[in-house]
Amino acid sequence: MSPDAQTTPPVAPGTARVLATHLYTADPSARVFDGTLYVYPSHDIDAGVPEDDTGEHFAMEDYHVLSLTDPDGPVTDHGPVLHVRDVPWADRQMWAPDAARSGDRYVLYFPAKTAEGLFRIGAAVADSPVGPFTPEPEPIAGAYSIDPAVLADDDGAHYLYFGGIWGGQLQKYRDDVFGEAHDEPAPDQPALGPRVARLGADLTSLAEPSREVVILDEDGVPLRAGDHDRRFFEGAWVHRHAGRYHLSWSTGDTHLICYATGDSPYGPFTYAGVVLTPVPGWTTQHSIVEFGGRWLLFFHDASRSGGRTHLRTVKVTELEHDDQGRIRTVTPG
Ligand code: FUB
Repeated sequence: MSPDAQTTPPVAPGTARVLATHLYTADPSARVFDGTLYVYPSHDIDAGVPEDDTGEHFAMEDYHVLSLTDPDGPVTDHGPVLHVRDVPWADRQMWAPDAARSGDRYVLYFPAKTAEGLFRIGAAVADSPVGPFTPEPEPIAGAYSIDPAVLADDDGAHYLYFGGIWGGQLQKYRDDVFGEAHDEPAPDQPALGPRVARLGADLTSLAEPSREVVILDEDGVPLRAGDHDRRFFEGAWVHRHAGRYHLSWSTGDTHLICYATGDSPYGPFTYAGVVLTPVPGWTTQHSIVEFGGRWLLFFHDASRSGGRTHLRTVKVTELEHDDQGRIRTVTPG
């Protein structure tokens, strides 16, 4: 498909800009490469799959890449850039992706289910940020569940975060091994955290086993599994601001994007507040990026489809950090 440029109303203070209206998009991971902003979203479709608690109705099949040279300017659609039929190990459900770069090599990270119904995380490589991406023959060894997100740290190291509970299957793992009998911790036990591992120089393999990221409350105690207003559910994202690492995530069934701060990409992180209040639709997802001197929050909602939760639309709005480095809560307009 040839690039398709579309202009929608710009970002204005206190409002959000819809990025594209010619397709449904969700789970936006925004990245800046060589002065251009690229958005790697899920491409929502109505595949006619009945809704269930594991999210089978999120039956996405491919990815598009959107690009902008100005947050208020035209949006170009470069997709489709990867289809599930071209991924040897994947069967269905191309969920929230992300991308990273090393030199002239760009890697798209994506979760998908195998024919056996297990979510794994794959990598696909291109010589351009807009693909087309060639998938690796196998999923990334040691990575599983959903929602990959990459931190490109200031020292050149890259870290892969991943995981999501319930339909994302993270609660089924112990020591990196899937077990059908495993489940979430009891409400008074520490909540499950996302996983993190440093990536190898090829960016398509883990350089070490993943470890769990711990999120602490204000007393230095790990958040509890029953603390649904704050505990990690899915959609981890890490950005750096004023020398600190900010981890943000979705709380799932309480529909918030929260964040915590720390001094290492591995954590621990201390809970700091709400980034985004609930949006129309069950899921909420996001990314945070600095572009052209502005901090931007990308997110999605289901308002354009009248609340159909698997037909979402990516939006962008301004994000502010105060002089203490705290994020001001965004309430979508
Ligand atoms: O888009 C499918 C899934 O819904 C994503 O992987 C989650 O983060 C949630 O947005």
